[in-house]
Amino acid sequence: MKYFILLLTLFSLETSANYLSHPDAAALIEELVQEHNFEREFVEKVLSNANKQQKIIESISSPAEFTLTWDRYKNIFIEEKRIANGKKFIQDNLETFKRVEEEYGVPKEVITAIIGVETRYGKIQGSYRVIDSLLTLGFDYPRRAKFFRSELVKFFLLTRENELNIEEVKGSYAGAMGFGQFISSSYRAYAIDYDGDGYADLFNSVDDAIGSVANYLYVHGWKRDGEIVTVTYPNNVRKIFKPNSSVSKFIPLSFIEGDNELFFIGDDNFIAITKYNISHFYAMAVYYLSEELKK
Ligand SMILES: [Ca+2]
Repeated sequence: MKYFILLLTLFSLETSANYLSHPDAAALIEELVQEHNFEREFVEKVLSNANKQQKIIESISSPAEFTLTWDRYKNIFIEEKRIANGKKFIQDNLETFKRVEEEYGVPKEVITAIIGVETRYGKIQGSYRVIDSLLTLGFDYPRRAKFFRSELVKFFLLTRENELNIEEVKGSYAGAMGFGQFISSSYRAYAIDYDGDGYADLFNSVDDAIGSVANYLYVHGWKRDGEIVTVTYPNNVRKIFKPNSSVSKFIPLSFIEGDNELFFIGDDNFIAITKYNISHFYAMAVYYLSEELKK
């Protein structure tokens, strides 16, 4: 009988397990308490209220950038509604864009395209609790655990610095937040206050979001008046990419679009966009959308 009760107890622990009972919890608590001066009770409470979300593991295992064809990927982002709303976003924020283009040299259409691809101009900022995302991926997704555990520590720091409620902040399945979907380390490093209230708020301030995306691209090598891509032909690609070519930093790209194969050279500013998201499909979608927004 006693044995039976013990089994029942183990079973109920297993099904209601929170992250305080995870084998990796102790080391994280020590790190946050010893190195970053968090209250032990606070960290324990946060972990005990967080749970593994299987949906997060499933989503990160099949990102659209790597499972869809270019045609399908492009159709998600380059469509009428997103283009129309992007044009409106630009009109609504012309003064801010004027300032940001002067200061950072990043065109309004590119910043708008990134915010449009990421969150439909701030409308869909993510519905996962970031603490659940980062614990799920940092503790239970071995392939990227090191990266996400590091983001988890930075999320604790970010929420303390910005006086955000760590248990309420929402974001994508990968813990990306706000209009431009910044992860914690990027938020801390590149988010700027652009509406002058002394605080970088990427969740609510459109000005801060616009300035922060521009700052991110600027820091990652954006060149004022530079090219994103150059359209080319297969023969030119070969000519340009001969061995020992001095332009080897440029990325040769080919996309199957409908029945055609298109060839591009990704220039400095294409590379800057890939620092935002490493996927070439992503950078290409941002480029296409930005071109539509100019029309
Ligand atoms: Ca602000």
